[in-house]
Amino acid sequence: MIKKILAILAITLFAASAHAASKLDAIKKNGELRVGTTGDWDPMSMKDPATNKYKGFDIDVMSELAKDLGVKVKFVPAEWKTIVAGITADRYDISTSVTKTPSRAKVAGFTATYYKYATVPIVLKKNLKKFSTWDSLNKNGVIIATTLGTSQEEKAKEFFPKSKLQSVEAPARDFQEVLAGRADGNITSSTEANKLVIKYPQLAIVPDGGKNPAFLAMMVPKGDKVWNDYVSNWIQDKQSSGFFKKLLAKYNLKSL
Ligand code: KH2
Repeated sequence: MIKKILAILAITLFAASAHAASKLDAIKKNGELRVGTTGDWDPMSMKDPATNKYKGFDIDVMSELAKDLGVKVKFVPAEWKTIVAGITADRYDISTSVTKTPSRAKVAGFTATYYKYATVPIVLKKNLKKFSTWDSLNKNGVIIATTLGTSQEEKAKEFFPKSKLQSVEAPARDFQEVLAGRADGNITSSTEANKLVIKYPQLAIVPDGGKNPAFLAMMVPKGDKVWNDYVSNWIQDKQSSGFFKKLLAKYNLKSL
């Protein structure tokens, strides 16, 4: 009998402590949702240098999540090379969306996804004849620019094993290396590429199609199932209610 009571007590205590360890409780208690974001990803997360305020698709998503949680939202500046470390070091409760990658998944949890994109290479328009396929960029002597800490940096190793990869550190960007002629190409999401070729008419998308369908999701601390389930269910609810559809239209985005 005593054994049984002790066992029940132990289970209750364990369940209570497991629950208490969730970010969800801390967020509600503190009245604040801390969101890590880089502010350099058009149109996901953009920091306005004039006001130091963030705006963008993911900024709207996080503001809505905080509103539904009944708490304030606080954006914590993050960088691509340390965005995962910010989650493991508890600098924020959640990140704005990042590409799901196996290496990030080793240390951070991913919520449900809400955006799928393809990857395309970008080259100088005047080099389109020389670089008209993915394969043509995978060659000795070809330089591929990447941005440190991004999923594209990881993927470039896979796509271009024969080329030389050159990483730049944010706020510098890979495509700027292509523009400056220091690199032959870079890879990015079709979403960003379409915007870049309008802004910089010297750039062009390599025409032989997108590769590597990738998914965006928010990062949360690994193993916090309560918090991850909460956010993932919230995403699904918001998808059913049409919130994401409206927001995609607002930012002229189209998930694959
Ligand atoms: S990812 C985000 O999660 N991007 O894929 C990459 O690593 C974002 C393409 C850095 C903003 C600057 C745009 C590269």
